[in-house]
Amino acid sequence: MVDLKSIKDPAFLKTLDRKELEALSEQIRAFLINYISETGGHLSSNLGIVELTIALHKVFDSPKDKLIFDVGHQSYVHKILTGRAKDFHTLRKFNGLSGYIKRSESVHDIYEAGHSSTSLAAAAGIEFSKKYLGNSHKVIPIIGDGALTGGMAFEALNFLGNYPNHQPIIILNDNEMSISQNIGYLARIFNQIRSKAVYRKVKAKSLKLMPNFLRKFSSKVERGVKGFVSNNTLFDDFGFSYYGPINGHNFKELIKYLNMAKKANKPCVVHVLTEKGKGYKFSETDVVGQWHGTGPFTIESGEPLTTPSQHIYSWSKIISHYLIHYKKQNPHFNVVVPAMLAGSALLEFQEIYPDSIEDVGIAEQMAVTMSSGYAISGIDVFTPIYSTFIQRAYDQVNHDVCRQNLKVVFGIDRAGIVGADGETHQGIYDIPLLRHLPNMTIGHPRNATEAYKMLNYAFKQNKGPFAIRYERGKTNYDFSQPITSDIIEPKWEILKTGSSATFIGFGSILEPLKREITNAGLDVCIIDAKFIKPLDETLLKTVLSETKPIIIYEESSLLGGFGSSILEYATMHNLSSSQITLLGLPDEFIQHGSKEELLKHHNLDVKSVIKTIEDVL
Ligand SMILES: Cc1ncc(C[n+]2csc(CCOP(=O)(O)OP(=O)(O)O)c2C)c(N)n1
Repeated sequence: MVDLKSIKDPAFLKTLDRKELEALSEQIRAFLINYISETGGHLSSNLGIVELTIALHKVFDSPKDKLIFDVGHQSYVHKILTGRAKDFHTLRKFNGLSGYIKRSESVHDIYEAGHSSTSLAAAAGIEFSKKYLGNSHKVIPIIGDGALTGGMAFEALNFLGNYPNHQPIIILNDNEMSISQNIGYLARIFNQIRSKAVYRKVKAKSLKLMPNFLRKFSSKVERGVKGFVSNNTLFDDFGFSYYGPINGHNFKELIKYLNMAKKANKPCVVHVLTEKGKGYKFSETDVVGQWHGTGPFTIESGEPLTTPSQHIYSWSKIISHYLIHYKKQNPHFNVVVPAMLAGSALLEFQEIYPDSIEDVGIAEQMAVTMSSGYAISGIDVFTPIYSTFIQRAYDQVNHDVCRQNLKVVFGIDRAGIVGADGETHQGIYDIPLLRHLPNMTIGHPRNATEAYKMLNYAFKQNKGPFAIRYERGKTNYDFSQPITSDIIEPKWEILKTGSSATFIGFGSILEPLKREITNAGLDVCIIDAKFIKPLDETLLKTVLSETKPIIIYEESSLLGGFGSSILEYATMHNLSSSQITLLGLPDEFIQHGSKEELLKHHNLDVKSVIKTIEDVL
């Protein structure tokens, strides 16, 4: 037994034999299941990569050799082997261990990510830096078959294959899954390679048992089969040496092929087959991605620790409920989703309307431009993209959708603070990113009914691009009631009148804030700025002409955000802005932690807002 919490660095692996490595794998799996059941986190990806991570640290010398984990959500085993097991109780918690690679945590953390498909391009830069730094180390990007579907990964493959004098070692961790099952032609190619490997193994075994005359016959049959199953792989064609596919849970194979790759004199790919979720019965059989990222759960039953309450649903579910309703009314309606089928709560829609939804993989740019193609053909289209991932598709939203003024309805999911995923995933930059685009309308409903009225506006009245933002949390709605046919106009709403100050904000904070302001007896007007763009100029002009204090609130980056747009408006229209206080997130990346903690830390929770209001009165 290794005392996981006393591991300082991976050097101890060098002397372990196969049996000891296998025992260590089992120990790490049990550790992961135990801790993740308490903290939540990326369970399946980490259970699948245990042996591969151990083998990489055994064969290579980190941090001299550079291990670059794509996305970084599968780096827990790496964290354990590099001295961080003792901190696992703080995983993804405020001021605790990050759920991704974090350079400030360890010298073994070489390159940070969170968004997918960056590792090969980063590896290209690190590899090519050898021109200046000398050639004493290996550069080893580790990329999943899901992440490989991202366009940037292909761009880097195209580049790297052309430089035989550079020898990055690409580890392809192929578990046949992205978050859900992998999509596209690449997945088919990998399936072909996999079945060819099985065919070879079966053949090798049966040849041993065959009499001589049958062996000759068998190789004739094989020549025929080879006509169907090409010997070349995609990677050979791209200019790489290809090793594999190899069994990613077998140390003998892993160590043998990683050592071969170490000596290769060309860029190479080691194709490793792993089983996502290996070692925990519920995650092993998961085909929809439920165990990819999980909240705390009971190990024995697999049940989440939080019990579902009646009529409380995730915002994604609230929105997908509308999509099913809208599809019933409008056969010319389609959904295009980049990789987040389950996260966007679209499994039910897919089951009912399999031909009216495309999962395009980790391809946000493609999803947006494809949606513009639907829109230009006169088909209504909904494109759900997490706020953080729309960053990838800025040019496509600008150039392909807004410039042509096309009616694409974007579902900006996970808008605002997302919590435990931290810096790379906070949904706080989409407003600055989208609001300056001509033709774009941006809305953020405060509750489900408002969301439905807003979607009615987006689909039935509005003619151009629309971005409806919704949060990571949950809200209540009774699905047995019919969806309203009311249409919201792009105007703000006064939720509460008051004469000593005006609060302008949007989203789910409004209702609890209204309750608390009323309870506190504060004479404050509350305006729901449900349309972030266009501004409700009539109401805004009135508010800006008054002399009372104005508090503008956004759970989003302050720079270039909603508050900024009001300051711009005031300046452009010669109206006073000196009475305005802006509340929002500062010019820094927002770390991980619970949403409540992070809001409190940045004075954006209800209590802190009330305190700000009291201070300005
Ligand atoms: C640009 C971007 N889009 C979507 C995601 C969400 N995401 C995180 S991991 C993942 C699947 C990655 O699959 P794969 O690379 O095969 O790794 P596995 O988890 O299967 O080991 C996705 C879609 C992301 N991180 N970045």
